[in-house]
Amino acid sequence: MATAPASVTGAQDTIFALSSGAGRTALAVVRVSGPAAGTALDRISSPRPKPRFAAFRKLRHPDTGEEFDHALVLWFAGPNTETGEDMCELHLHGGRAVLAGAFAALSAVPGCRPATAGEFARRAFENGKLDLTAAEGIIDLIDADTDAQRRQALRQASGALAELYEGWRKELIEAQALLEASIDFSDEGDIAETAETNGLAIAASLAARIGAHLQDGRRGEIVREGFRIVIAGPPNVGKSSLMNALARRDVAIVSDEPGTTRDVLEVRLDLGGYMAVVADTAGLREAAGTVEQEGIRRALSRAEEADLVLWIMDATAPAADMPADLAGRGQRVLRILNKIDAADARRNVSADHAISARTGAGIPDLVTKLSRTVAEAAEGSNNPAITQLRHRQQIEACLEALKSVGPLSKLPPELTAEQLRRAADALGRIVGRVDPEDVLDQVFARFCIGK
Ligand SMILES: Nc1nc2c(ncn2[C@@H]2O[C@H](COP(=O)(O)OP(=O)(O)OP(=O)(O)O)[C@@H](O)[C@H]2O)c(=O)[nH]1
Ligand SMILES: [Mg+2]
Repeated sequence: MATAPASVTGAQDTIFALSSGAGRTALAVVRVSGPAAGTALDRISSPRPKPRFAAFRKLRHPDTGEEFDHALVLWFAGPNTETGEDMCELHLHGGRAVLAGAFAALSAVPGCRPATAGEFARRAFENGKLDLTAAEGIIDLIDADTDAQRRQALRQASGALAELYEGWRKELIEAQALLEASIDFSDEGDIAETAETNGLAIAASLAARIGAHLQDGRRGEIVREGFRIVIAGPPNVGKSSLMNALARRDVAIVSDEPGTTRDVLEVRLDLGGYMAVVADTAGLREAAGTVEQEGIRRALSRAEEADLVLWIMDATAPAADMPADLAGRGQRVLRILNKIDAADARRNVSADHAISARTGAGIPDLVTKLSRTVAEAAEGSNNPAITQLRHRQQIEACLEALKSVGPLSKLPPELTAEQLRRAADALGRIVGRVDPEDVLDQVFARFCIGK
């Protein structure tokens, strides 16, 4: 990619790493990338197989000649490889001594050294094989726990986001060119005016599309990071008991002493193929010690950020009022009456749902309802969604620049062109075409070694 910087880790080095799982495994894949990849393969096994064909070879230390494995090897000639460099792969038996032998053999080849985390992917980026969003998609794919996360990550890794943002960026560059033409032809009134009008029309149409893209209810971020559910309510109503029932294990301490839970406790759940992060919080009440007060502060701040609050009520105790800011959240609060198994349960309280965290009554229905809510929040149109804050911030910056150039703003064409350039640069930062140095280290540090 033209704007990408030279590698900070030395692109002339040939790097190698274990790319499959660590530990004792049936097979282990070691990948090698860089100018000496072919020599390395020749030095430890020969003859070199045809490119992209697997061959069975005896593998030897290049200096001592000692065999360390009998294995499949593959040779990939650059630049049509994942990193854009020459590459080879060793599909070894996955024992620790075999791997130690392979690493010793590769280290003995001049120019070869172990790779750092994300170094293969970074070379792919620098050789224009990946844009930043695709790299991020690959990390998310490796991290994916649910079907929805996998689908979204795979789509991003295949370039769906880059295509969308690059498409918009091209339109912005075209609009900017029209504005610049209107400056160049300012002596010829008609031509200048038409160019300016056309440029502004592109900007206005983009502003509408980008605005709609931002108003997606965080759908992509919900899939990627999880739908945030917070269990809140007065002390002792059974919040921790519900958390344990949803998690199907004893994650939280349950006791009949009010004020048991102090800190926020989280579990990750797969709800119908979508990730949800459920948080149990401290019971909300007025009189409490310093530690409990801090717990209550954390509970309220979590509830504030939540996609859904489960407000728990105790069917054996007098009703407690929901804090005003929670009550004002409308749809995003589910009122749940707990302890309906108890002999003295009040059943006439208005609630969205009635359960017993103790017997499990009503829990399957609640889970179904939650799964449906998460699915509604995560599903949307077929357009790719914003998947992370880094992208959202740049898209917001892009829209802000675009909003300043509307026909009503009456900016001189020079300033309009400048704002269009800023809008295009914001999109360029997402895919890594503009100022990639700022984010490269952060993005590639999230990769594991061997990727
Ligand atoms: N009968 C009955 N008791 C329940 C039920 N759920 C919880 N309890 C009891 O209520 C008490 C409080 O339960 P917890 O889950 O600790 O309540 P909590 O809301 O987390 O309490 P704090 O952390 O103190 O705010 C315990 O004695 C539980 O056994 C239920 O469905 N039925
Ligand atoms: Mg609790």
